[in-house]
Amino acid sequence: MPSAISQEQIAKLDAYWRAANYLTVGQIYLQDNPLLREPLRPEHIKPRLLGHWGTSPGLSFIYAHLNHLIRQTDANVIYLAGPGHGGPAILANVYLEGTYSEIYPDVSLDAQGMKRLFRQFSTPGGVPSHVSVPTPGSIHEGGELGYVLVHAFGAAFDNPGLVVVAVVGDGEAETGPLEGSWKGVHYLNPVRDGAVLPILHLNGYKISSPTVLGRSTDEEVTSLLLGEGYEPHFVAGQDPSVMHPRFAATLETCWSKIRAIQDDARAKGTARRARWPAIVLKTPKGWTGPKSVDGLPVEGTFRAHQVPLSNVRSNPEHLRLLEQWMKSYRPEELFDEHGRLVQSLAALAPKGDRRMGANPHANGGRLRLSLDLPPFVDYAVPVAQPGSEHRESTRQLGKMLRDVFKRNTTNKNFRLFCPDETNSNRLGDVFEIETRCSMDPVLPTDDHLSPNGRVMEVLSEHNCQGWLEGYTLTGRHGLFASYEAFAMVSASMTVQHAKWLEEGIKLAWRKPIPSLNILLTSTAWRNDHNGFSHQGPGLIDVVLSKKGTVSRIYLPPDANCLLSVADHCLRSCNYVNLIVIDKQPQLQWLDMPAAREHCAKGASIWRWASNEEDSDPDIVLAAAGDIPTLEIVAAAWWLRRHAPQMRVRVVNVVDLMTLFTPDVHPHGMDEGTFVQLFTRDRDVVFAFHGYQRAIHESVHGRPHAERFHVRGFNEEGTTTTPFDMVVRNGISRYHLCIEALRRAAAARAEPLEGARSWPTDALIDQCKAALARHETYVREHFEDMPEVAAWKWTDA
Ligand SMILES: Cc1ncc(C[n+]2csc(CCOP(=O)(O)OP(=O)(O)O)c2C)c(N)n1
Ligand SMILES: [Mg+2]
Repeated sequence: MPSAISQEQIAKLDAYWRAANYLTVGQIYLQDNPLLREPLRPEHIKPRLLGHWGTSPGLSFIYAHLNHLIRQTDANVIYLAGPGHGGPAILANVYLEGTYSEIYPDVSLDAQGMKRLFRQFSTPGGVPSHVSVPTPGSIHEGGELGYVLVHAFGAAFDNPGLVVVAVVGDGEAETGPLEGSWKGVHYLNPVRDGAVLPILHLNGYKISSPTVLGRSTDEEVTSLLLGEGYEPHFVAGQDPSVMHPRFAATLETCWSKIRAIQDDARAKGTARRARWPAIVLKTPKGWTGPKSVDGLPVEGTFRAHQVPLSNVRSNPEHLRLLEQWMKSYRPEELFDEHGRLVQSLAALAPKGDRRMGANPHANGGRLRLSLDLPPFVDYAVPVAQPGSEHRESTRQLGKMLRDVFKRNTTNKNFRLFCPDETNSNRLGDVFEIETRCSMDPVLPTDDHLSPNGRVMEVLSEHNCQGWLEGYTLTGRHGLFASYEAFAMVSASMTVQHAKWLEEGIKLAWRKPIPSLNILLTSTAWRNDHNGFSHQGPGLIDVVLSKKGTVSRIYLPPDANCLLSVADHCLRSCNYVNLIVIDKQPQLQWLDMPAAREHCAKGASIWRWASNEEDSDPDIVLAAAGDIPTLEIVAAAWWLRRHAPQMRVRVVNVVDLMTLFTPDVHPHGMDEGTFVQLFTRDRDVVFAFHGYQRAIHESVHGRPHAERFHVRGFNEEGTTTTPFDMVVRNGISRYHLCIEALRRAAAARAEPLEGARSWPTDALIDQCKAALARHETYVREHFEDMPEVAAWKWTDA
């Protein structure tokens, strides 16, 4: 138990905080004269001032006090700065504690290193202004506000020894994701999980407006936090001599509460939802900075948000104010003649891996244990004949995930995240050995619900995805399964996580972390019962825009391909893996050996569905996605029957990135392989799961890319039958046949004669007649025509 803080400790803590503030201001403003040993001159100032002061002193105040707590208690703490724009504060602190120089020896703990620290900040060739990937100790850049608590909870799950401190900006608290993320305590089990300590940083302002919570009464903020399940502790004021002992005491209290909750739950071995402590820290924005500038108040107002003195180079008064401001921290007391933090202050930082910048949990790859995966072939569906039997592909994956849970019970490093659709997505076999997690009362009527579950069902895509991100960033594995359309809710998080990975792989000291695996099921094409709102394949385009170094998109056409793909994704690191496949019963195409081979290649010719043997097709029919595959194979089947002379090749693409040229994506096939699949000049009718332009973008730069005629999701949807969905979007087998017949005819300079001819116009009329039949039938019978609904592949 920590003992009360002494006056002497407070004085040192204050000095440490002043050092951090000094370094923060130095990073924002100075390119030279770091210790102010000469009078400050305009040329010492950076030409472009890019950083955020306002949040920084609060972040450093918390950091310094956490250092104290860690030293007192040996607590295992990581620090997540919600207002990640306070980058210079966190950089200052990891520099002061020594971790920064260990990773970046050039930025040494002396005057030269301090100058480098200042010069690199927010400058070309330097480091970003936020708590970004290069910042030691960070798993949360905080650039896009709103995700600090979801990341914190994800990090705390299955990390019983860890305390995750999450600083929440009061502006950030206005975001939808943050507002929803307080609910993490309903899923945090004090027996097996770590603790999350939220610190709501009520500095009253965001960029230029006051914050909602900043203008709310303490009673209202208290009610909010109580209602969310927390016990709020307020610390308010601006006199450091008062604030230090208060905050230190509050941290001690919160630490003791956390310990008591965990000790009690762990002694009993059973867990109920605890009322976890949370801190509300009310301090002025830009605390200790200039009180006023040009006659306008700055400290304690929105004007402190970024750079309080903006004309330092040209305005002598601003220059004077800056010097005065920096000297108010009394650098001569803080740094020795070499520019090193004086020994008595350096001793305040925790040691080794207990330093928050060095904590291995914040470099999760250091702690990553590979999953023990069952052989995926064990879950194969038998496929005696392609396209002859319907199976729910995701159900096979559910069986495999059940055994992933089973095999990793000791390491406790796998979780499934899903907005309440695990059963609906046919993954319910996991409940044979796992339960849904809830810390709230469990009723006898509940289904597989317990505080010990690792299936995380919360109706918030932000929470699901954010928890998984926090979980993987700290070295553990998981899968987020979502309705396809609603993965767009958290698409921006996918973008931000991909950016994190893009930067992370450039840093040797950041060890590889498990990939972010997103399974999109209940897809656009088979939400025929839910309608237009549920029909949106947009996440493919989102992931497609990310760098090839981290982005992967898989469209397995059946169960065996899904198993192969999922196995690959669960083994991988540092990627965003998007897997798209529907949950409804669907025809199965490939037996396991064929599926393995197909997935290993990423795209291949389906010989059994093709009828050209001399590598000279009249048309190539290609598909990516389960429903497009069905329609393309059915189109090939129809053409083989009605135009047997026509040489049709069927190509299936399971790894979308293989279509890119190798310079764009590492999975991109070389030109020789591409030509082997798609020929050099034959027209390709391509049926695609998502929006057409993705395929055009992917094949850009390939030989005669204009011969790719893509059909995809055209924003046509409603509550209707499965086949009506493909008809409405012009991707039905009959549309594909029409396109193929037209293209094959147009591509021939000379009309074909004799044995190699077929009646293009008459066949097109037959397809149109079939579509007309469909229109009438579906409106009369409310189901698809038997010729479609009961269709199966048969050899010609
Ligand atoms: C999602 C999102 N929207 C808008 C912004 C732009 N932005 C950057 S900082 C900021 C204000 C943040 O206020 P607060 O969370 O209170 O942080 P602090 O006051 O500690 O700076 C805004 C709106 C952002 N970074 N992220
Ligand atoms: Mg604020």
